[in-house]
Amino acid sequence: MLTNNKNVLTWVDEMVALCKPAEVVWIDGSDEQLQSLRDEAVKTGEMILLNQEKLPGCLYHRTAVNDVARVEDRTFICSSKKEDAGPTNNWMAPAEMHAKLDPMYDGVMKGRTMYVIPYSMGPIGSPLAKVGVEVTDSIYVVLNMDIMTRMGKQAFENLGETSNDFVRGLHSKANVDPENRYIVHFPEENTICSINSAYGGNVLLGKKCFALRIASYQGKNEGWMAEHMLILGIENPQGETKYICAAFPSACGKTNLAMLIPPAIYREKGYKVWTVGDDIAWLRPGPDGRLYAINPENGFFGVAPGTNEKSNPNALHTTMKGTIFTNVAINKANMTVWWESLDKNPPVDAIEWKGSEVNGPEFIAEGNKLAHPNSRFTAPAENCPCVSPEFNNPNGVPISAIVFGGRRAKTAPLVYQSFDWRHGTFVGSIMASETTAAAAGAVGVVRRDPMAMLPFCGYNMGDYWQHWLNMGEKLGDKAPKIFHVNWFRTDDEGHFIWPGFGDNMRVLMWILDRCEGKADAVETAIGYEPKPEDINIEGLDDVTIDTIRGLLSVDKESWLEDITREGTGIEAFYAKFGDKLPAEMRKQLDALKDRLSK
Ligand code: OXD
Ligand code: MN
Repeated sequence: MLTNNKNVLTWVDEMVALCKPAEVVWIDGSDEQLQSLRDEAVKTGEMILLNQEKLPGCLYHRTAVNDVARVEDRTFICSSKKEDAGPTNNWMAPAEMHAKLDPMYDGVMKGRTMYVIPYSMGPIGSPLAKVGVEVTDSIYVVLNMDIMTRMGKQAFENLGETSNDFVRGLHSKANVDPENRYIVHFPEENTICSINSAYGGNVLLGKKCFALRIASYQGKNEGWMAEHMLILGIENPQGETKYICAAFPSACGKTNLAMLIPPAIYREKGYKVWTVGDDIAWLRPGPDGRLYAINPENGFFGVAPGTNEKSNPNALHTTMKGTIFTNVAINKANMTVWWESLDKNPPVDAIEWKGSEVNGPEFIAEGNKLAHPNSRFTAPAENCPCVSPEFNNPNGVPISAIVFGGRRAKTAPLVYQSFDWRHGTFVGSIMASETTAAAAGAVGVVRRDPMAMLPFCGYNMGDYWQHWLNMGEKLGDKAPKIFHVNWFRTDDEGHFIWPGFGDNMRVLMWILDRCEGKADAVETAIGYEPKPEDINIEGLDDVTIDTIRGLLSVDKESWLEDITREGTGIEAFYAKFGDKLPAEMRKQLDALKDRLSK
């Protein structure tokens, strides 16, 4: 036992009584303990040892074929009142859910070991950090939590002996049965229950479950915010760094933006980009009244396919040691890893993600994928060449701008700024992304994803918007400025017009200039837009000022259609919230309609 905290000890006793493991192991986080768990996992085949010369400390894991992604339809928010979960979450009454889950957990760990994992979300000692305890029957979970959180004995330092302020997480992979898979949150009980999955997003309970769903609820009650946002710093040649948070729906390039390499024109002048986080930000007003952010995580759980020397060399470098790869392909000839678009040389001697030995190029030519499209790397933040020197700063970093974005082929322009915080909250609330050919289902279907929090808000989204409005009131003129970007506009042939990747910095520079009152803007129906000449296109081959003009154009008809479209329009979406929709949001929507109709 690593703590005398009675609340922790009592809860762990209860979990042991329920799950009836053969053995209980407290994870202190020591190197020896972790190494013996790695050895054991390799011995049982749960993990595969990769080439330790080329990929030191790296391991491979394959999940069940039916267990490769988050399961939103099996994810529940069990607040005591249904209206507190809201129309965008699955809900069941807490007592009913406990009655359903308890028999499933009863004896589920018979013959297995229960690992008790203390962890801190946020730097140890940070006033913004919070403690969790996860019990699990999976070594894979322990080893991933070691990378993704500050795990082990040290986490209890933040809790003390009497506090009850820790999030309880109960996980069992059980039989990995998809029919009985549940990811359940009890916000009022500070508790998460996950069963019948072994996929990261469902079982690394510190991440989406705690740091977003439970933490968003805590933030509402305690006056702070938990957001699905990356955090990056841009350092100018004078050595001053300004920080930006950005929220994009899953699979819109948050990790790439967080680790971007500045284009040569900025690099040569001495600009640098620093990564504080790639997925989650906890934000709280600091002593000076500004909004400060920490990244509660300690690593990156990134999508592997699409990561390469061009799209994200920093991420690639980050995965070269101490990393766990899940569901990518193995190059059997030298026990390294491969995934689609890593390079143009799929291994001939390959093991595809499901475990069959195949000839890589032939397998791909037959229309198959070697790596699962949602295959992942779990990599320590400290490996990242551009990790921010402020990464472990317990006070976080002050935020100048908040950026929302989505994948829109036509409507949203390259960038615009909201008129003020309230309008910015509205801009976040109408965020949406279009489905791509990469996913099953129709292409170009709009999914509304407010603040990129649709699958992650642990309470009624109407109340969440009100919380945003309240935070804006509190921050007053110290509030960050709010922007919206869209890297994904396409031409008539469906090609992306904007080069994206590192060149996105050109847009971020306008954003920072606006925050400092250095750049002009044009007032449009949807917000402030740059003058086309204020987006720096120096050194870009295929982009002219006319391209920028096109990227900034606002087609009022398609905006009005986005508001009124049956099913996925803004009005239809807002209608779901009934009287939980803050009056301010309705007012903002009416004002937008008015401006668009003029
Ligand atoms: C993620 C996600 O894994 O948003 O970060 O799905
Ligand atoms: Mn995410």
